[in-house]
Amino acid sequence: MLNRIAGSFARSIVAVSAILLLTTVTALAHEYASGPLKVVHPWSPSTTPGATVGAGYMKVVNLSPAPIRLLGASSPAAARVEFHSMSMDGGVMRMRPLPEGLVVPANGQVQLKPGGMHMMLIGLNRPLTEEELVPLTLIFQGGLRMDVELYVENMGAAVNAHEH
Ligand SMILES: [Cu+2]
Repeated sequence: MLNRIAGSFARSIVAVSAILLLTTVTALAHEYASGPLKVVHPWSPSTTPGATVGAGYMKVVNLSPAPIRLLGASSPAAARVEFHSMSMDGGVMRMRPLPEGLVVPANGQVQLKPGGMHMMLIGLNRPLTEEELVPLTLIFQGGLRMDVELYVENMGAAVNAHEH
C-alpha cells in the first residue's frame, strides 16, 4: 500500500518535472526565421540596477548560397546597439567595434557569445531583468529587418567576463 502511494507520488513528480523542463527548454531555445535567415536563442545577461550597458548574444544562420551582412540592430531598451569583436592583444582581451556589422557566410553561421563577438546595448534606459524578453530589431543588407527578442538570463559571470 505504502509502496503504491510512493510509486504514484514519484510518477507525479516525474510528470511535473517533465512539464517544467519543457517550459524551460521552450523559453531558452527560442528561434526566429525570415527567408534564408535564422536567429537562434538571442539572449542577454541580466544587469544590475543602474547599469548603462548590456550585452547580447545569439546564433545567426544563413541558409542561402550567398553571404549576408548583418548591418546593425536597435532596441527600445537602449540608446544604440553596437556589434563588437573580441580578441587577445598581448595577453589582454580587447573589444573592437564593428562599424560595418558582420558577415554571415553562405550556408554558414555566426555565433555571438561571451568572450567572442557580441552585441552591446549602450545607454540602457532600464535594467535587463531575468526572464524578460527584450525586443531587438536586426537590420540586414538589402533592408531586411528581423524582429527578435533577447531572453534575459541570470548570468553574472558572463557580465563580469565582458567588462573592459
Ligand atoms: Cu563590447
